[in-house]
Amino acid sequence: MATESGTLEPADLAFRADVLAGLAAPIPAVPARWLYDRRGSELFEEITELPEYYPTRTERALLERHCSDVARVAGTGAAVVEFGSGSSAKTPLLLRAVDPAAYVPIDISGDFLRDSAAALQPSFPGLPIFPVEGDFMHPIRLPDAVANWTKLGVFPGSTIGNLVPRTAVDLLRAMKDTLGLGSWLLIGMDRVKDEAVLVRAYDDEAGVTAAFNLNLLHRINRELDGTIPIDAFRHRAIWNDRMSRIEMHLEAVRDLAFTVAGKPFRFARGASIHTENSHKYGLRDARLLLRAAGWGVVEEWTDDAGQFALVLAEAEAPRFAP
Ligand code: AVJ
Repeated sequence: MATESGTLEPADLAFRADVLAGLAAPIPAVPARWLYDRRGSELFEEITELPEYYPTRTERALLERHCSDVARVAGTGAAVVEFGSGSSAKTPLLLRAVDPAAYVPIDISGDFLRDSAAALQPSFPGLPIFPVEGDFMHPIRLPDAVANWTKLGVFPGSTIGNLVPRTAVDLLRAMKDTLGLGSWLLIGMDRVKDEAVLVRAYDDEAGVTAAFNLNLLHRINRELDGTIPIDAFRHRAIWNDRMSRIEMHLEAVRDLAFTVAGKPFRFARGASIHTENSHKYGLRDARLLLRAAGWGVVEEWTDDAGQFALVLAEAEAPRFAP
């Protein structure tokens, strides 16, 4: 949003730069993180309650069933470090089971972070909470107060799926650097499954995911002075088998022209803007991804239909190997 002096905040400059570069790219694409403004985050919350969107409820059920197993394997009394503390309705479940020495939520949004920490505290009156504001794509220095505890990192929601494997490995390695040797990571990963089930989860009957995707165009028009005719784009969810991911696109339904921040753009009918990836990992894919970043899988829990996996991994010491 513009300030009174007419200059843009750093985040808005980044949004503008990403949108202008992304729309002009040979394969037009806008980084998925720009989908999550206030309205986008509300719509995502709605998505998690859709009958077709299985990941959230499946992960919650897995956590309910297996949080005591997590405590059995990783032990109790660790410092729980949550990456992207989100609106995490799942956190209390886990905290209750692993009886942590401290809770360290990490999030890029400081306000959001302090709000969710404050909301959690009454349920855990004696628990020391140390919110850390930061970008966990890079190693983060944890508060000195938790230096001597075993760390249990938590990364729920299959958020890892947003990243292409190369970036996902960078992130997992940064998490290992943040948490240190001897730490644990509990991560939610969505599985490869029947294409029809996947596509339905990202192209629901009620059109909530479509609204979520199209909200990006509203945001561009509002915040970047855009003239995009929104009704000329339609939501598409595609399974890319070779890349093992669902892709969300906004596809032009006719030839059209518009401007964003004064810059002109043209889209031919059928051309599209790639807006989000959601990678899916088979059993061995998940193990390999984690190993590539120095995490050894110790336990995996899945639902009966094998739709979603909760994976517990341990930071591996570097060692000589043939
Ligand atoms: C928030 C990345 C886990 O990939 O399933 C859901 C985002 N986008 N429906 C996912 C999303 C459209 C979601 N993640």
